[in-house]
Amino acid sequence: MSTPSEIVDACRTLFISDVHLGTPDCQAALLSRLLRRARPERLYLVGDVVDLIAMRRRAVLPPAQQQLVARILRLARGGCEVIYIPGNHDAAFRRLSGLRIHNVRIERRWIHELADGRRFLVSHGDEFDTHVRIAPWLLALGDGMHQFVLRLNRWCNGLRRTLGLPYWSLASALKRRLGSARRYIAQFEQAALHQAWREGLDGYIGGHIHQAGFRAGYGVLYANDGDWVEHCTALAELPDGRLRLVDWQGRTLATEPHVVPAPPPTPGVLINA
Ligand SMILES: [Mn+2]
Repeated sequence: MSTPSEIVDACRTLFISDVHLGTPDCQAALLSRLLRRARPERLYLVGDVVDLIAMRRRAVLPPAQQQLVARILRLARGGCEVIYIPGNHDAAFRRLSGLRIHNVRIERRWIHELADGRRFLVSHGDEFDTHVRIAPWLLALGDGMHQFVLRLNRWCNGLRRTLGLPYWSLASALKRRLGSARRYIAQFEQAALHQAWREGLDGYIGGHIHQAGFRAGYGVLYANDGDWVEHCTALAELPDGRLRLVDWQGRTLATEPHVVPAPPPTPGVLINA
């Protein structure tokens, strides 16, 4: 069994998303800590890394966030290829798709080939929101609630820090108990799995819903790298191509589930009959 830091030390690729730089909720110091020892060949920034929407109202870039940006650029200078895939909060950067500055490139979506030859679609994931059957007012309410919970989370963790307690995600604890949130997540995962299957790929890697984890279906694998405002998780590809979900300390939270190959389509069965 490898120690937590060894996984991050040796990883071939790192996937992070939903960092929301420019907002006070960004857990920049924890992410910097994870990146400190990592020497990946490639780093994917899978969207909502800079929160341009929040920055229109109020922009903050405290020292911890500046240091995080510097750390990512240092990785790029050291030979790591950085692929920035903009999300819905940094959608303006999508107009720069195809841009390449030294080792940093911006792409709308990307096909990542793992060390074992499997091919995964990498995208932020907001394109699947249209597949999610949930009332718009509920989504809006959810967004307002989310802001409130994040503020509560910040306050709660400020208190924990003064008491010398480690970071704990309030939002994550709440989300696990909410039926509508669980349904939204399940529908999102299904839409992403279906897209990877339709494109003949082995899987999908994304973010957006701030809910990290693996799911298997349609004979393909879904992997969500989580976020850096609540849960502070990343996906790491090991040198042999296996994927791991790790927390801010590099501890393994989840390993890939077994993917059952999808059966060939049965002739004579009518879809939507
Ligand atoms: Mn998003």
